[in-house]
Amino acid sequence: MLTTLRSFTISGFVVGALLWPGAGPAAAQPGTSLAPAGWDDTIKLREAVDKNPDPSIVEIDLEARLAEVEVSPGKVVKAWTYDGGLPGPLIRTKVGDRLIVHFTNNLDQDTTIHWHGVRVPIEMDGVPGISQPPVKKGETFTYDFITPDASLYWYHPHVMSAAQVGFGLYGALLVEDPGDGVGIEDELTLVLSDIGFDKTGTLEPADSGGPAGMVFGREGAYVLVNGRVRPTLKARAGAPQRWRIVNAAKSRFFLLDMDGQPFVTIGNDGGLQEEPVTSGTVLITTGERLDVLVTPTGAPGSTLVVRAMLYNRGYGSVQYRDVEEVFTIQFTDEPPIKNAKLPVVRRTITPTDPAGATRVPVVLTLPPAGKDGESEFRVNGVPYWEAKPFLAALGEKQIWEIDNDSEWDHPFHLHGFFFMQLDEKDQPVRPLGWKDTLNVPMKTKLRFLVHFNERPGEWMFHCHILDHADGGLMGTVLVGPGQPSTSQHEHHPRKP
Ligand SMILES: [Cu+2]
Repeated sequence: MLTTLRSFTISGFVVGALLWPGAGPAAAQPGTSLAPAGWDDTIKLREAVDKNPDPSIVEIDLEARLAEVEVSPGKVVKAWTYDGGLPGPLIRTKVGDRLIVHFTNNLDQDTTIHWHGVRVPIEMDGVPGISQPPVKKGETFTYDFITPDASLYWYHPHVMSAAQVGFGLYGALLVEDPGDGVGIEDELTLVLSDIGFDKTGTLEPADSGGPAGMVFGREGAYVLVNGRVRPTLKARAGAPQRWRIVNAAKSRFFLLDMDGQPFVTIGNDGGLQEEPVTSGTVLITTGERLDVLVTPTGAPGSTLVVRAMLYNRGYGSVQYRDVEEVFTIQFTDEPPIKNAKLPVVRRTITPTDPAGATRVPVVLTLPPAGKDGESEFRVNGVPYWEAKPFLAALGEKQIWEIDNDSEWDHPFHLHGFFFMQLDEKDQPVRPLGWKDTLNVPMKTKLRFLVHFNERPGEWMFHCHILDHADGGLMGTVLVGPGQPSTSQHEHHPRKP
């Protein structure tokens, strides 16, 4: 029996949200591909090669090096890459698997790998001078940890992050739960980003635009999906797809629109959320992930463009700017699937009890530029290079009250721990879900509850507009017993 939970109309499309299992059309049975052959050939990510026969261990080699990458026909950029491609290879594990990455740095400068969102031991967090020494040119480092939670994550350097991420160093890590019950066979991991380069393929300098570039957060002119400019995927109209999306751009936000057709969000940073949310657009700020179900619909043979709409994250993000075409869906000539049934994906989440939590004020400011024209973002009155660590006892719960008193949005990222957003009455924001990156809009206060219940160490927090991070908007929280590092500042200097 099919159970209709709700239906809605957006731009003339009526979609029923129904439960598996059902006596619905054969076309909508879980686990059945409805996509045309080769539907994602021109867009899908290359994948890392697991060289370990143990089914619960994924062991790969990964190399950072320069490479020429063609992002669209005739457009070649001399990028910084993992394994010669842009983005880096998709790493796929199952929840609970051990991941071993033999990393080699063949760049001309130090680097590391940070595993964004994964609850790794501090030694694996990839922050130079805090969790590990920087990996110097020609050196290797082995990352080795369990992937304990199903979700989409991503990896990138934590050395001169704005430069190195902006130049192309990022990739997706998909930790799958075979029993998640979503049952949409046609799934795509989408790494959204951008890159800037000139006619000779030379990368735009990391300091382009000077202090104003830092304050805005530099965006590359070429918007990329899985390393390509405006790629096309083939689809049968009306067939459900699951998109796992990460925003790996160093500054650009993506407010995605599909001609008003609905997105059903079933999860975000920390896996599935309590219940689905349907919307006409979805916003993915830097560092965030989304897990969405879509049923792109149109006439056979027609196309549907997924666009990034204008979103105001600060001056310059909506002025003199146009909507961007991100990628195109090309419908085949097959007859559309009518009224495809999407699963209603639920997850039981027990919220952390805020009782006894310590309140931690976090005020983000951007004072007027100094006489030298330089600007710096500050956390509680100081930029990162003058900051002392926040402190938390092992087992302590804290409510971080992020007061963004600047005129710029800041996607606030905490390493190593998921948190839960609270409303102004300290109640968890519904639907419940786990976050590691929360966009705090300009002139807005948001709060979240975090339980520092494990893995003592010094963990970073920072704005994931990486120019803002390098411009001062970073800090650390020292969890549990231990001493703050003394060498961290030399690795995140005022002027790299
Ligand atoms: Cu910021």
